[in-house]
Amino acid sequence: MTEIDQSLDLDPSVLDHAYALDRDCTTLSRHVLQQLQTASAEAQDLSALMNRIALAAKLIARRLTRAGLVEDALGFTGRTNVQGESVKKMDLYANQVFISAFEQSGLVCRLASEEMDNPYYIPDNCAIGRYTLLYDPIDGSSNVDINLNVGAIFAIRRQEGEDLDGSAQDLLQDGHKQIAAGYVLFGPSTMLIYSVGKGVHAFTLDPSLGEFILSAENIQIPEHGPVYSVNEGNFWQWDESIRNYIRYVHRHEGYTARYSGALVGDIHRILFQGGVFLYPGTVKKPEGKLRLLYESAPLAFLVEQAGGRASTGSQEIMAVVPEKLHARTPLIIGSKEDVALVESFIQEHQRDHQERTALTSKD
Ligand code: FDP
Repeated sequence: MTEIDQSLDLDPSVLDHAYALDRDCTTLSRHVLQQLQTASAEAQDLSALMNRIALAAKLIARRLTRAGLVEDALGFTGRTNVQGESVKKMDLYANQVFISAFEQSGLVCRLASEEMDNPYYIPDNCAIGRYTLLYDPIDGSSNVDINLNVGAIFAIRRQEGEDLDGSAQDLLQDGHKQIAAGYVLFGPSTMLIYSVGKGVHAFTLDPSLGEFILSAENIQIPEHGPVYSVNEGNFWQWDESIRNYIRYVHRHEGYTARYSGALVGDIHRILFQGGVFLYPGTVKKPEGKLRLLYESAPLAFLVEQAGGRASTGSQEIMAVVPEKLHARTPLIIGSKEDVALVESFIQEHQRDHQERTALTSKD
């Protein structure tokens, strides 16, 4: 114990713990290599890829923490993206940060993001870097202007084939093609949660070190949790099955509603405490709002690795093959029991519908 510790009269066990944390601090790149337990080229690549994602996260976090003080950080650009949504200045900044972080990495041949109509190619990298980074640079961007948490979501896939015409057809495959996925949560602290298919691990950015340090390993999502997370303002637009599920949770003890407006924040809560997040289809948007390749599939990969599930209501998210780059899917994701409960309402409704159709066709 140091003199300062003695003068502060600190409990030695607390100090032991604090020093132990300092001594054992595991960085992200080291952790990826430990996870893969091989010196293979792919393990080295994934470690370097995660490092680049961490760099992008630090740059975005830095801008977000000063967003109210610097020019051109808040508000809209006046443009709409390929999905017809208004683009915020922070969306564009973060999109560009990922491009810059990977441009000189030699690792990634293509980046595909929800902010770009088509994938962005880095021809100099394509001879050696056969990976594609798929990402949502700012998830929950409506929260930016009011200083609430936002996120970034990412997935890494191997490039399959030459993609000579630049159509990126090989990206139109199911979620099992992802070799790594995760998200960054920009909250009171910045956290990076990732999986390379060997469990789910959380890192917290220590701003004084400028490093992401391991803060939780092998996260397991509870089988059931109290939270249901959904925008209930869409109630009138939902299918009756989803309305029935919501009526059920309203009438039973033990449920609590949480919805932050940023998918990453809501998923983060559920990952640690259990429950279910839903963004079902609506009358206006039968496929829902969330993009398969940049949002639903990466989060499904992560949540499955933590022992949870992700479904469209009738199909596992990981099995969905998109028809186009920016395809959307309904999403029901979280604790196994809670996802199954939502699905049971959808299945019951489908059975009723089939029975009614059979009866009317007999008449
Ligand atoms: P946003 O459009 O603000 O980027 O990714 C889409 C997303 O946010 C999610 O993060 C969030 O959960 C959802 O949309 C919010 O949409 P609603 O306002 O329709 O609830």
